[in-house]
Amino acid sequence: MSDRPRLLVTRRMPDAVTARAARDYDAVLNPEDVIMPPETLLRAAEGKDAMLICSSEKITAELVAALPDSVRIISTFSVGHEHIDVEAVKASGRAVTNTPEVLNEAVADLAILLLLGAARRGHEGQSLVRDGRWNRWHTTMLLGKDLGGARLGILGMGGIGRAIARRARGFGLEIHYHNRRPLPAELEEGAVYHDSPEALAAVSDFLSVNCPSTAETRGLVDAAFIDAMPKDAVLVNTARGDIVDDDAVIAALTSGRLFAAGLDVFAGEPDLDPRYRGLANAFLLPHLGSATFGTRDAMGFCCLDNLDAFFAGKPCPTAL
Ligand code: 8YV
Repeated sequence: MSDRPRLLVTRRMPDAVTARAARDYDAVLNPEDVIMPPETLLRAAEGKDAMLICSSEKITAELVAALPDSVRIISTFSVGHEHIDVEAVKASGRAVTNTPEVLNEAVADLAILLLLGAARRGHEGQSLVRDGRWNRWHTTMLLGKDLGGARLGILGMGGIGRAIARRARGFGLEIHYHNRRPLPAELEEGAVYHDSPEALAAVSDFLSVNCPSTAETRGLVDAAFIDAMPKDAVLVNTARGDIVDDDAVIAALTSGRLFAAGLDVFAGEPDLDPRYRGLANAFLLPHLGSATFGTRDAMGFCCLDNLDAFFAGKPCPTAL
């Protein structure tokens, strides 16, 4: 019988994270890496002091009410926390933590990949080569959009948005943004504030979605938003799929109202709207934003840092 806290880890973690969890906790790891349905999760949580979960586990108010009393903290391996009813967890007297900041740079890198992939027709070019259809070069083959001198609108200028802005300035993009409130000048770094999403849409030749998924932001990028954008704009989403209205985005990509989209996240993923697959001007990735060796280790360590602090009776560094 160990005196280490008993920890349930619901998904397979990077090796270094697993090793640290197994060293410092009486850890039960999910070796199959399958998503646990609520009943399985509740059974696995029996007799545990803590849970380390991913965004694949939905922690509803109902599940919180059914959790064993022994579980005192839930730590999610994600910055996003829309899969958790945070208020219900806190109201039950439990702590809840996420992994902000550590993934900013990796997600910003991927947003630039999507922006370039969409603007320079990465998917069409790749298919031409792979399918053996590239038989000659000509001056008007797969022309894309220039970044230099264009305007990038960032919808949600938190840590990830600002990391994207820093990279985008290097491509000669002019940075515009919308947040609920303007940032202090030292964080704005010359970016132009717009006090509504629509005002941002109107100036965005390129638009990067970087806000959390909340009741206010779900469906924000809808037909009216896209109509407010300049013609031939490019949409990039590394945040959450449900912030965009799929019908509106697919219609705009089909008609050419949007030049292209670079999407890493989808409503209902991995079961995305199948119409996306048929769109040549959609550059699609399978939720790879934070998927680098270093970042995934850092996310796991951030979870464990929170658990360590909690069980040492200290404040959690990134409590929600
Ligand atoms: C993760 C993410 O891949 O951190 C987030 O919110 O969306 C991604 O970094 C995923 O959610 C893992 O739980």
